Amino acid sequence: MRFDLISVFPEFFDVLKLSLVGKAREHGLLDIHAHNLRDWTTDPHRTVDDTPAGGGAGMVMRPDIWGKAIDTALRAGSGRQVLAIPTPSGTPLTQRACEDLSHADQVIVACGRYEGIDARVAQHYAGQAEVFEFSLGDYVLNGGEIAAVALVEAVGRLIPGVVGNAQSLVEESFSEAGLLEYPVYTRPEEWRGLTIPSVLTSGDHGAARRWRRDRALDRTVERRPEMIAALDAATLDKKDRRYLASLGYLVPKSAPHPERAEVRPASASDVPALVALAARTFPDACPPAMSPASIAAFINEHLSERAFAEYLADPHWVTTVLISGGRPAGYTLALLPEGNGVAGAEDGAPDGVVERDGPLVELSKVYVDRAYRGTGATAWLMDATLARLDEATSDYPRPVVWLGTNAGNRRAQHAYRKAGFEKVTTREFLVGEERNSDVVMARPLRVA
Ligand code: 6GU
Repeated sequence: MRFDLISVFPEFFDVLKLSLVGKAREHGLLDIHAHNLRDWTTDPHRTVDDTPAGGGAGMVMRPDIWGKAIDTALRAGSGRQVLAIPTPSGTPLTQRACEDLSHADQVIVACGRYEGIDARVAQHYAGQAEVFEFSLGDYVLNGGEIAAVALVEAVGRLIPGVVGNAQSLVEESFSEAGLLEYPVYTRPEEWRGLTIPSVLTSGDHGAARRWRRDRALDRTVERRPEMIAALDAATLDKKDRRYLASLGYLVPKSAPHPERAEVRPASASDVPALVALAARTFPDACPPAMSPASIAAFINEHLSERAFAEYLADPHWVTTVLISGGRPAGYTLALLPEGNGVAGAEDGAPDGVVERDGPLVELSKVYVDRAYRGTGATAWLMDATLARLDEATSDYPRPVVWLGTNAGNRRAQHAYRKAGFEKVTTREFLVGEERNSDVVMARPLRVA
């Protein structure tokens, strides 16, 4: 692969004699030529710039000088030729772009100084080469030379043989995984009071792999959240998804990417979407034999726009919503009693069956949209709801929360058991006109 680097400071490129790039040149893997732009001037002052058309500060590099220099470089190469122009107004230089450039036969880098190169240069060469105006990031350098060195190193190391261990190319940041790299450690095991995380020295390779994966996720969420939003969901296993949920991202079924999610108190503006969510999710909790008319009657009575408006207006109701990708994906409704009384007496509250020294709170509804089941959403919503109820009953030593769920709904009972609920009794529950057998479950709000 041939690089032609053109600049008024060709000495900048002496660094490319060092290290792996220098070795690759010695081995004939990279053919790098530095040129002085002034060699194409003809005047005694070797002038390469002039004042900007239209006025303004600084100087602009002349297209005629650049034209002669670039023509010479193009004649020296062949095949797929790329003219790369470093400029803070270019497209960001990414690993993808570097991988693409590593398949070119020649890259000419035209390094501007001052206010840049006359725009007609990029325009003209677009007809006879691939023109790539690129930037290293959102800051301004005095010229393109540092960017040219960065490009040669980033592209050059992708040429087979330049980097000894091909595996290290696979594992590093911005490769397949789309995540930042995990932190790395080496001996000594203790340095200035800091130790190597013990999982890395335990010999448990599976655990070490998982730890590294979680740290890569942590870092990416913290430093580059836009990379999380762009992650390919197909590359995420169940544990990745669980861990991402703990960091505030959910991956619903068949979604292409993780979504930013949050759990918060519901507000009036959530009501229309909550009503739609409630109507979608309530039937899933009903036994298969339940008539549509009974389901509709229940929804109309307890999950309508009017009903949600009442829940929100009544301080005894604690209404919590899980928002994912900007839309409600789950909600809970809980009822606080007066003082340390009993909530949901008419719903079959298990007072007397459970031991308590504080309010008996009813967790009336816990619903998560189908696409979000098994994503960690339910546990998150449940934990956040219980935390709110704990807070609301903090004046009492031993408040208890209870709920009723259809006896046939194993999935729900399993989820509640995982959240610390235990079966305490049963009740009859009316949906529309139909009687249902419910399991009643309860748990202390505060677990020591
Ligand atoms: Cl490619 N050139 C200049 N002059 N400044 C930059 C840059 C390039 N990338 C970031 N800042």
